[in-house]
Amino acid sequence: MCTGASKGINLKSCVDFGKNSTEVNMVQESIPLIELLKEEEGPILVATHENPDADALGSALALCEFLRKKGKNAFAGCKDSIPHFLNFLPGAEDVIRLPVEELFSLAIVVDASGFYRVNAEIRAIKRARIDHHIGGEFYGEHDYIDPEAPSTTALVYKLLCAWDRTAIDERIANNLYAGLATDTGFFRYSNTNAEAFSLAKELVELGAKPHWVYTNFSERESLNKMRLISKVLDTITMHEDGLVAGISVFDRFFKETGCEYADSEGLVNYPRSIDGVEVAYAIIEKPEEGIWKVSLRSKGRVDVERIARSLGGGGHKYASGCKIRVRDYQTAMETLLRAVREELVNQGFLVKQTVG
Ligand SMILES: [Mn+2]
Repeated sequence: MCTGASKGINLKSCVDFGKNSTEVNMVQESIPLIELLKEEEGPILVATHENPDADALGSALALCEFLRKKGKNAFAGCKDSIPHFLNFLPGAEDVIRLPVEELFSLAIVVDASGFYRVNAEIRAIKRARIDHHIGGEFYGEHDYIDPEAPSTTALVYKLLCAWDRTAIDERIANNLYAGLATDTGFFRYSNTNAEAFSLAKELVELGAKPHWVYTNFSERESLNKMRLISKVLDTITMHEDGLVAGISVFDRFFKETGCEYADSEGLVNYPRSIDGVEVAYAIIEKPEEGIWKVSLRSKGRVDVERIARSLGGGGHKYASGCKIRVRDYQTAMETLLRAVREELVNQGFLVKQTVG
């Protein structure tokens, strides 16, 4: 199963850019967002979704740094402090915490289905979105969205290529590469197609360091995190004859291990790795918001975006998420498992059982 291999993100024009400059101008497409950015003289905010991942932060940092090189007054912003596992990304130390008082001339939300995902108020005259999630909010002709793109950084790269490829330096390339590598599970997930490798090759040629990104991202875990994983693995539960597996991350686990919410990133991959599992979930307690955050992953057959959407969330076919707004764990689990079961029936993985 390979998402987007047929349609794909059209990086071919981009891929050809390096070969010779006449060709570049011939294949260069006009992207309305670039024209807007070129003309922009006021402050620009590039905002990530809350609890940023490497694709969101890498996109914001790459775009922001590029814009500064072009003489723009650009800022990368995020509601949360930068999590430890992303603090190596070039420029991460300069990210501003949202919300801020300032009125921006232009605000761009990256790797998110809308500004609501920033979860902080943003004051801006113009708005745009760069993203690869399905659906979501649209802000007009300056949006740059392609759900087939392997990562949002792939879209940012395409944008920067169409503007001025020579301004992509090692720092920008590493940020773009980090988003691509992590959103494809280091080139293992079903969105890993030929374009993803072409893009990776180009970014490496532009100075991205795959080993450096990998070791910084994946091999700087704390002992506390290991203790959190140990607690979380104890909660693994199987459902629907082994088609579904999940973990529960209670708030007390963070307190008991000295971890924080950001440390729950990626834990959903443990239940997914079990033989026979098609749908994996992580249900994470967020008492300060009165919700349970749910991450859903598919091994490639079940469309989990539809499960997330039925619960008011969204994302990608094989990786999505939602929030369940109840206090108690029991109700949250019932809500989640009911939605999972319904979609497994709808998608033909389970036969509907008649009750009574
Ligand atoms: Mn992404």
